[in-house]
Amino acid sequence: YKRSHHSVGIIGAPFSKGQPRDGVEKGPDLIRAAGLVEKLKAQGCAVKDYGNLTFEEVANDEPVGRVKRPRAVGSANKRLSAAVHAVKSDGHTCVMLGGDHSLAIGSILGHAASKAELSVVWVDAHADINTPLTSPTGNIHGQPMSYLIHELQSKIPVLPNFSWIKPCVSAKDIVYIGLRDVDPEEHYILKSLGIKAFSMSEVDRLGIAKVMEQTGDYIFSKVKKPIHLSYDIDALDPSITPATGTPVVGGLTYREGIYITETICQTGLLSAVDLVEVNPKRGRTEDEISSTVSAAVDLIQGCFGKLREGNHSSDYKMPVP
Ligand code: 6HN
Ligand code: MN
Ligand code: MN
Ligand code: MN
Repeated sequence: YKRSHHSVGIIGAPFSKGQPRDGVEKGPDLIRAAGLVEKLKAQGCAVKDYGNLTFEEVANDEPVGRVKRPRAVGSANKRLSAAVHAVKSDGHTCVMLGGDHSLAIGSILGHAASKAELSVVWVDAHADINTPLTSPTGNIHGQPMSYLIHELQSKIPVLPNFSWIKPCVSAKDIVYIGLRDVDPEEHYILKSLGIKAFSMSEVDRLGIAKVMEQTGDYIFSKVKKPIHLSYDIDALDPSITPATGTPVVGGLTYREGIYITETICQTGLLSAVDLVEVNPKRGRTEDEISSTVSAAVDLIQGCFGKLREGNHSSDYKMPVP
């Protein structure tokens, strides 16, 4: 029953240009305002908040083909990758607060720069694996995985401010959980690369405990690699987390969502976490916003040892009369 002694480094990435709806850049400050740092400290973590990144304005960021705002997304992710690399070099588990999910490009590349190889656990209603040429929307938050996977590189066209991006993840080192809105082109990519995916159908069939058991078996059947957990808040059902840009009905329950973080924490291999797509402007009421933000905080707490059975510190002494 030892309490955790995780060392956590937090980076805020108030960036929204990987998709069209503003408000998602408010995510980092809202998640902090809900007490993230204090709560992690109270559960025994050492926490260093590196603050928010600032992103330069990019003039004349015209679409390239269908891809929207490639220059802004490319340069923001370059900044983020340097920041994540620095947090990893300081020896922390990195928490990246988004912002939209295009930020996974910089977060995973910065993480990979400090590790030989990573496993990626991607918890999301969406696969975010469109290439610039398959994307139905042109929004880069629906594409980050395509830039990162070795096996897709021959399918990626040249984009401005993307030349620094080099693939760093193998298809066999990825596990998806929570999928329920996958484009046909994405489904083809998942199947043809043989990527492990637990859609909501598998969550229904197996239950979340078996899904996480099989996720562990799959990841640990090979050399144990540090885990990058990329958690899109829209993985949870919109009844719990409505304040997000692309909500999809039929999502993970609060309990399933938390169970994922508890089990990933227990692997001892969690090395970086993204918590993305919290958008207060998409909440219709204060309650919708606070329920979304507080779920985000709870998920991060679960990543760093908070257990629903309760926790206590290893040096706790009972008061005696
Ligand atoms: N997200 N598949 C759609 C697209 O635009 O490519 C939706 C992407 C959603 C992205 O939720 O991070
Ligand atoms: Mn390095
Ligand atoms: Mn999503
Ligand atoms: Mn996503």
